[in-house]
Amino acid sequence: MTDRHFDAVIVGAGFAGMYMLHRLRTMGFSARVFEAGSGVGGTWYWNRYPGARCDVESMEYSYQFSDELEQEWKWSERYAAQPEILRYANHVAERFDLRRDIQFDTRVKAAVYDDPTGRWLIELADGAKVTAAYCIMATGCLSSTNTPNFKGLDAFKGPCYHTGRWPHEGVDFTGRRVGIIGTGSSAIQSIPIIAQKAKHLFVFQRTPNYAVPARNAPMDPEFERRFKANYAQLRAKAKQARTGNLYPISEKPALEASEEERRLEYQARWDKGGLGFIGSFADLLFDKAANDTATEFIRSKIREIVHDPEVAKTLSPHSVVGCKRLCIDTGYYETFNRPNVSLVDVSTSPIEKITENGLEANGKEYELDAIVFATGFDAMTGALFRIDIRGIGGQALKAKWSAGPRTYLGLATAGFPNLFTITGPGSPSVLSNMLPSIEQHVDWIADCMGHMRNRGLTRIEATVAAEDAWVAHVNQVAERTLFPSCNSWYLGANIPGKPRVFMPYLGFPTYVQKCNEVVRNGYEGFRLSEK
Ligand code: N01
Repeated sequence: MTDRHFDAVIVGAGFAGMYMLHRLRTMGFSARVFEAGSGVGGTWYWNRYPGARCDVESMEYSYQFSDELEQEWKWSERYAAQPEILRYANHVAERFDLRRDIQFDTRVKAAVYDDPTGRWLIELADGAKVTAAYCIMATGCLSSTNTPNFKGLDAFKGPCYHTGRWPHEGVDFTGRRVGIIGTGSSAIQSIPIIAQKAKHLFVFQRTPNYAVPARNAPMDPEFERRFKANYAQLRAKAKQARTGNLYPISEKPALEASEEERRLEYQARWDKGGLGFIGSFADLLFDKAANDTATEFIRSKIREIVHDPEVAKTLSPHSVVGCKRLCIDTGYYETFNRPNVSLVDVSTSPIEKITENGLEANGKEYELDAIVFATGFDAMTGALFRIDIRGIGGQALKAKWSAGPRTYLGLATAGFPNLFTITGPGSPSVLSNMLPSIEQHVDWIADCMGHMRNRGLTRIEATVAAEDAWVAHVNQVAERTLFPSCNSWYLGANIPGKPRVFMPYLGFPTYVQKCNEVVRNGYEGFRLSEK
């Protein structure tokens, strides 16, 4: 193989691309990673906004493919902050000597399947071309940023920032009037930090969001010691849970508990902090009446924390908790008690335009020195559609998925042989702990490539029938839940014109079982051939 022809091209050097490269190299495949950024880390390379921190506990948000790596790395806090996770990614890159096969500062422009040769032709932004037997998309679920097309977007004379593309040198907001648009996880983490520096912070909220305290703290050495001593068992236990996380999910329905029992359980989870709040009762994501009991608890907390009753009311959501990803915070609601923070409700009259001096909303101009867009991402499909991906007969992926993504297991799509997506739509991905989900996908793909090589097979393609059945199943599972009830990015509802289709798959253990069964049944649902 020359440096223009590879067994596999991997797009993206986040946690998915890094491990994929490691696995394939260990198996003797030639692989090249192309990464748009100047370093490894993906999400954690780009999202450097103030307060960026993982909402999965650090002991669980890490690779498990290497015992040595697991044992040697030390996390300093219960929830790791972005700089520490990025240090971890860099440590992994060094430890496994990954950088020599990663080409940084290189965006992939197109990936086209060439029928006659059965190879993928990959075109890079600078016009260079390479070919590969397999094309593996490790492009991330939340990597294509969304900046709403506000009128006058270019008119503002001050700096604009997007949380998902934060300047590497950081931003000093001292003494500045700052406007932040959005109240999702990124905003909820950054607002308390920006408020400490800004002269005044205006928070433009379209939809209030539920946040429960993270209760972040320095890592307890005894907890770490016990965790490391039992890593394998704990990882195995987590894999039995719906989300692949260790927080307990109660088997008891909220509606079968007494009011007092519910209050005690919610309070205990609130005090413990973190995403585990949503596991308080078994039916919270399935039964609206059950969910109402949890939302009322959170609203009562907001009323307790926020001094101004009007502000508390505006901050209080009435949607289903967990329908959008639950946010975990450090001092979010408390921040609205500060005299230098104003909440601007733009739910009934949207932001009208960006002006030279700030922005207009509710018929009023807010004068600002800086604007922060915490407006999220074109999730799950956005990063794939930025690449011109074409399968058999030149069919564009974007056209095939125009009514919503269609995959088999979130791993492959019919008409695109030898193309794999790591944590693609139709897989647990964002509804699970991403690291174990990534490893499961990478291992599946690597094992599949090994299987094909051992049998002299060169081409694998999902069948239309298997894909149709899987898409229907993903939808059926979602319909049994409350997820379709709000305008979340899980449904693509945050992007104007994007089809409203629930994209991730709920249920890590059932999913893994299905993937393993497919293999046991000779890659059922895929067509494997020599050419
Ligand atoms: O983005 P979001 P995010 N006018 O889409 C608002 C992960 N993550 O970057 O709800 C006014 O959640 C929008 O309003 P609305 C995590 O999975 C994890 O915060 O559409 N407002 C919303 O408030 C998360 O879910 C971590 O009405 C507009 C906000 O912008 C995901 O990333 C940390 C608007 C966007 O919220 C995305 O989170 C950070 C408009 N035109 C992120 N358009 C952790 O691990 C959009 N908005 C903790």
